[in-house]
Amino acid sequence: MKGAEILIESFRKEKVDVVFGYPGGSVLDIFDIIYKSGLRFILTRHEQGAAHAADGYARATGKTGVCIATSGPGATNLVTGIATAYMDSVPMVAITGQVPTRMIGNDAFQEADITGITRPITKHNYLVKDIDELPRILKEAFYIANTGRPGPVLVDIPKDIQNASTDNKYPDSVEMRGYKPNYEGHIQQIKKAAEMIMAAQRPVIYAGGGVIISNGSEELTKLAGKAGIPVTTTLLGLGSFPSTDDLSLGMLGMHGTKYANLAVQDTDLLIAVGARFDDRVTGKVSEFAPHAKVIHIDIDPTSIRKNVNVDIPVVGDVKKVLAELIKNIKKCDTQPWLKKIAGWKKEYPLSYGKGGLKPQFVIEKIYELTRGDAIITTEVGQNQMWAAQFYKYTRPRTFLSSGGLGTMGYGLPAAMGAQAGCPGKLVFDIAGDGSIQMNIQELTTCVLNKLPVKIIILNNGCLGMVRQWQELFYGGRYSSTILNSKGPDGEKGITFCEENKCHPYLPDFIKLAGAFGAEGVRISKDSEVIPALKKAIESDKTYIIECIVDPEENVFPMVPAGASLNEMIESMA
Ligand SMILES: Cc1ncc(C[n+]2csc(CCOP(=O)(O)OP(=O)(O)O)c2C)c(N)n1
Repeated sequence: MKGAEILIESFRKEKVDVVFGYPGGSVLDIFDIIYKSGLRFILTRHEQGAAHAADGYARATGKTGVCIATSGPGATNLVTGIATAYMDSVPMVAITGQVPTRMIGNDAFQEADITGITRPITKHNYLVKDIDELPRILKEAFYIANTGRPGPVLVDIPKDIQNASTDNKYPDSVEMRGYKPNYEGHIQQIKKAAEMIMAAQRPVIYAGGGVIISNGSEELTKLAGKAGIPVTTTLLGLGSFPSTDDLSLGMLGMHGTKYANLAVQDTDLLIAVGARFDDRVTGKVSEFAPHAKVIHIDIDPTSIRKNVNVDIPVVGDVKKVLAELIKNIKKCDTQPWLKKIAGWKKEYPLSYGKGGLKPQFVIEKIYELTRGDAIITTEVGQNQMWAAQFYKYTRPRTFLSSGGLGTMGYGLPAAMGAQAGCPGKLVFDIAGDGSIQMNIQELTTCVLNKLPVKIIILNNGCLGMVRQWQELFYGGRYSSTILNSKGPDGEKGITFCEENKCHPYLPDFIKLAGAFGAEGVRISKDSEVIPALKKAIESDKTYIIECIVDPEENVFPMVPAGASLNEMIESMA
């Protein structure tokens, strides 16, 4: 079999049902086989879109996402998408073409050392130098991507290797020395953890994306219910525990709920599950959860004690460890603690003021109409934080967002990938007017592939989250964050939506929707939100709702970078 054929064979064997990518000279042989293979291939409009789409597909389905790009610029365009997947532990296999082996290192046309470039942002990567090794390498790539702590694996295949032939078959199994993820948590450690939990007065579970990755949400919910422990989640942990449950504290950290942060600062036992103590969660690490003993359950031993000290580490698959923990636990007496928390929840609910169309209001209405049954992707910035705070996630794999890297431009292609993986589902991208412009070209891909993603642009005319930091910490000097201040006609900017009384800005997103073959509507009043959403939901088209929102609105509460979780800013006053 030829190299290119082996690649397509590996997709078949690994049950890859859709591949995202973009062609070029160095992958022509692969694309020629794709043409004949019947494989579902989605041609994006940018390689970054392909990588994020593979990522969104993977997060929504739990399967490995696959993307392909040509050598050089095609490969480097994947980099942001690969880094995004790496930071959030998303299983992905990225295939890149490379110049022929004899030309590698000669500054050949479209040559880039992509294995060198992606070494720090892949779980593993390969440059295939020998056709006989290709079947094994591809098998390993899929295995590494989706086992242990998942992550992206890149396989760089030179053009001559794609064309060369081998008799070696695609292996059925993998044997790798030095890579043996440990799934079973140590039973003695689990028993110790159970005892510590039952002895605690004020326990809190802090759940991260690892719970969702391991499909451990059911176990988490059972454990919390059985022991009566409140649960707070990270951004990527949203959906791992139903936020409609009485025990839910919502998200913690920089833009977490005040009650989650107060609970963490007061807890005597923090049970971290599939979470990595990111600085957006801990704030000032030395003052994080100051009274707490810490249990840390994680599949990745290197994440334990990386940022905080841990009393009981349990290395293993979250789902399995939680199942074992449930067996070893009885109901704890947490009533006084839960009462205290209920008081905080009443006193400090998430809220927002009045005046103009509020982004939080729009998101609440999306929840009301979808009842938590949609997949929500986000861009990065205020839009992302409001989507985290004001939509209630009740199921895993319904909130897809770039957490670790914070990649603007993630949401639209990720929504596209999620929609390709979950055809019947309603998929929304909640976007800012800045972020959406980073990969807006993927609207075409959505339209042509009949992926009826709904895009909610919260248009505040600025790079809202950065503007918020400038307002709070830089004396209101809005250096290059106001998107609408100067249009090409000079100081005044361009106003073309006077009927909606919106501030001047570019581009006209509704005209753009039309130009890309999508549908769109612009709204600026509360009363327009529900009718617009209903229309978008009923439509089988890719649909933009542009919401002209209050440009001054900020995300609260907020823990300033480097401050402790107690030091929350709750409003501008
Ligand atoms: C690729 C990339 N560039 C820059 C940033 C820094 N950044 C974080 S939030 C933000 C502003 C986002 O603005 P917008 O998309 O309009 O969303 P809003 O905050 O207004 O909701 C910027 C520039 C980033 N996260 N990603």
